[in-house]
Amino acid sequence: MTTETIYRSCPTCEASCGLVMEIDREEKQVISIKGDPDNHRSGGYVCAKSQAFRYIYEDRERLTRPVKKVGGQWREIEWEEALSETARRLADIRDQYGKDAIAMYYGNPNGHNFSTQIYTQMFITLLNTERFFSAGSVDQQPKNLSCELLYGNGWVFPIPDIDHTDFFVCMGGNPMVSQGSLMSAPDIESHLKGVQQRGGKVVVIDPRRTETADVADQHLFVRPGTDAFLLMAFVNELFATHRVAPGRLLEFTDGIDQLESLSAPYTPESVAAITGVPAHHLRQLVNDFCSASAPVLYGRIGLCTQTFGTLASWLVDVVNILTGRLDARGGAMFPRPATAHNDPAAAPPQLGYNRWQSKARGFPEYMGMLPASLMAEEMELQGEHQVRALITVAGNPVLSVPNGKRVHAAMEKMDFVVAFDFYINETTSQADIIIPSTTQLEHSNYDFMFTSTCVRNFAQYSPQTFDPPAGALDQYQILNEVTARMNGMTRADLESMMLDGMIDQLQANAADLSHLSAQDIKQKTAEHQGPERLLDIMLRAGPYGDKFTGDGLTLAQLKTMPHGIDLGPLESRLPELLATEHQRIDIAPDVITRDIPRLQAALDDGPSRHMLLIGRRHIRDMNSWLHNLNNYARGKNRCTLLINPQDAQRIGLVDSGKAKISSRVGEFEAEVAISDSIMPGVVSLPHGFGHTYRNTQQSVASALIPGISANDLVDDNEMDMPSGTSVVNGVPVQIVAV
Ligand SMILES: Nc1nc2c(c(=O)[nH]1)N[C@H]1C(S)=C(S)[C@@H](COP(=O)(O)OP(=O)(O)OC[C@H]3O[C@@H](n4cnc5c(=O)[nH]c(N)nc54)[C@H](O)[C@@H]3O)O[C@H]1N2
Ligand SMILES: Nc1nc2c(c(=O)[nH]1)N[C@H]1C(S)=C(S)[C@@H](COP(=O)(O)OP(=O)(O)OC[C@H]3O[C@@H](n4cnc5c(=O)[nH]c(N)nc54)[C@H](O)[C@@H]3O)O[C@H]1N2
Ligand code: SF4
Ligand SMILES: [Mo]
Repeated sequence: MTTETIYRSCPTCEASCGLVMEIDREEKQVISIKGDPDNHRSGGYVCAKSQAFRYIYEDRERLTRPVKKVGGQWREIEWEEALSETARRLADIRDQYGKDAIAMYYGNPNGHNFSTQIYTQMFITLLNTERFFSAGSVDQQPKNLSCELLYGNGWVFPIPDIDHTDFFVCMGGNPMVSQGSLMSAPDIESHLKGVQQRGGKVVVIDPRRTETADVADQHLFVRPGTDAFLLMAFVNELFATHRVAPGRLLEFTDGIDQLESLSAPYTPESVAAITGVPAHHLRQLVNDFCSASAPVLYGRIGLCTQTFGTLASWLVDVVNILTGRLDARGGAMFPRPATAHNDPAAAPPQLGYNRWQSKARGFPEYMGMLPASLMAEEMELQGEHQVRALITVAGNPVLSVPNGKRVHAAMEKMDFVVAFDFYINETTSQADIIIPSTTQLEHSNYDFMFTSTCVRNFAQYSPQTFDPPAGALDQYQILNEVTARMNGMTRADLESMMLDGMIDQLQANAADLSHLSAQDIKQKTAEHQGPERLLDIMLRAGPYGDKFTGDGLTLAQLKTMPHGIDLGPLESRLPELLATEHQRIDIAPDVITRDIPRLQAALDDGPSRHMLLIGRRHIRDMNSWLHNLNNYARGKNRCTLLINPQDAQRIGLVDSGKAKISSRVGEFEAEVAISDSIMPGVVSLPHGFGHTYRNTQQSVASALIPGISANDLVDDNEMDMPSGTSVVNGVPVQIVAV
């Protein structure tokens, strides 16, 4: 046995920790995966999920060849048959019923795969369907919308400069478990402790006293879905106490006066009943924030996937701007990715919003997508607007989208379903054809997305570890094969279109490259192929790049740096980064402020009289898809209903007993876990469980960790109105003992 050492980053969550692997290339076996002590970002840190991509690779139930359902049974088919039949069925449906008769759902793991992300735009553009759904509308879409309106780019996120702050306020995020989201930082605990060691404080605002609250200095309970009230009152208090001090941001920010009047009705007293946060606690928080030398407010998924997701996500940035903490050291800053993918284009695109509406309920499109909460309803339409086919790309909407069982049922109505996935799970078991991609060990990778969400700039290349089996394709190759065949082209045609397109765009945007011809750029990058060539171009044209001539970063150079490259702390990027008109921030955009009357109406209605359901993540889960891995599935049931002792007593529940939970859309029983870590009036269930459908091929998940799907209770009628994001937190439920 000859072993080899390989360095790479972990592809499983945003932290992207550095790993060192011992492998046997001949036997295609991983011998060990450990934290890379020489990685400047993670310094040897890893979490339990660092082995996930290895276990996936080794899982015997993972598909390695395409399968087709014949007479209700899955049969392996040849790659060529799978690709050509998929393309033919989709093209026939498009030609007969129009492009919008094909719906698509795009899942989360795609965000961890460089080549898929780069080529997907092509697939989407050529498919051109109005029925495009994604996990984004059960996730960060309110932040996309708010950032697009404020900074001109929905993918330019302010990230907490956690290593320089001395007052970190975390709302609706639980980084100790999620490992940080829109805040990519391996070993987040050491960063949080760092704040404290510098004499600073960490404050958590959450309906649950979370694992992050446990290491924080202060925790405030807030009622689910009410952060927008709390933050409006924060803004109100800033004006009332004359502590609005945007500093240099004033030079390019408009609309601050408008905020004074918009926030006027929301005094700390007036929101205390609805939020559950006493006025004096909020005043103290504002005071502490303003007294700190480098405070920052951070909000994550608990602020996005709630009834006022856009308002709450926007208000986080509003507070940071009003206090001069945006784009400031220790505040909320903008990373500078080596691929320059968040730099403003020469001609910024118009806001993609409301260019079309869903046929069901007439909801506005955003970023070319319709809300995932509308997926089932759209798929149920009959007649002129009927959906005939569904494509899923690395997604499990039956477990991740509100009222998932309705999605499951709606899939039966389709003439054709293709799943680009490597498991037969709750969603893909409803497909006609499943085409599996290679796994993370079988293709190279670059942490594209997370170089724009990191707390310190970096670049890291992860090499391909094993050759895939004969015929197996990467996800992007599968998408390109199908797109090409649907449009009478070859994959090579498509890929060269992509290359030409990227070079054109570069030349239009980067003045310092205008002296180079497209031919020059092609010649200089000819040593790389496919996605790696595109990566080389982006890196070389980027801020640290060699500009194809001088000194600077190239992919070849990055490949010689197995522990990744440290590109330094976050630095000020405003106003240059703004892609808005005249490079100015309109702090009170209409698309957002139009939602304030809805907020006011909710305040007038008063606190909810229902028990409210929220979510919960666990260190050994990743949404729905690591449950077939024995090492992560075994152990105590973690799909439990967390409830406060006061509520448990009133309802008559006992610890480890059963409760029946019901909502407008569903009901089931769950095991009860009683704890005062959850706020009275609130209950919590994790999502991604419910491995109870027949016809799946995930025997470990079904046997060890079936659980129930929280999304079978989440109401698909409820959305954050500006962005169409699902309301998975703050769902009214009834609970009784059984
Ligand atoms: N109630 C509730 N619902 C939620 C959330 C919540 O907090 N509460 N969170 C939401 C969030 S943040 C997200 S991101 C979504 C996730 O929603 P989804 O992305 O729909 O769901 P996942 O569970 O991540 O499913 C990933 C799928 O991708 C497949 N897969 C994984 N890797 C690969 C690969 O390399 N190639 C291919 N071809 N397939 C692959 C897996 O087999 C699985 O089928 O869930 C959302 N839903
Ligand atoms: N172990 C693990 N890690 C993961 C994932 C996973 O499934 N498991 N998923 C990954 C993905 S796809 C994502 S998007 C990220 C998400 O990363 P985070 O946003 O950090 O995710 P959560 O742990 O769900 O934290 C959300 C918090 O919001 C709180 N919350 C719920 N409702 C409200 C509310 O109305 N107001 C406030 N203030 N808080 C509220 C919840 O109690 C919870 O503590 O995690 C990623 N990392
Ligand atoms: S924290 Fe995330 S990136 Fe780091 S080892 Fe765990 S799963 Fe991998
Ligand atoms: Mo997510």
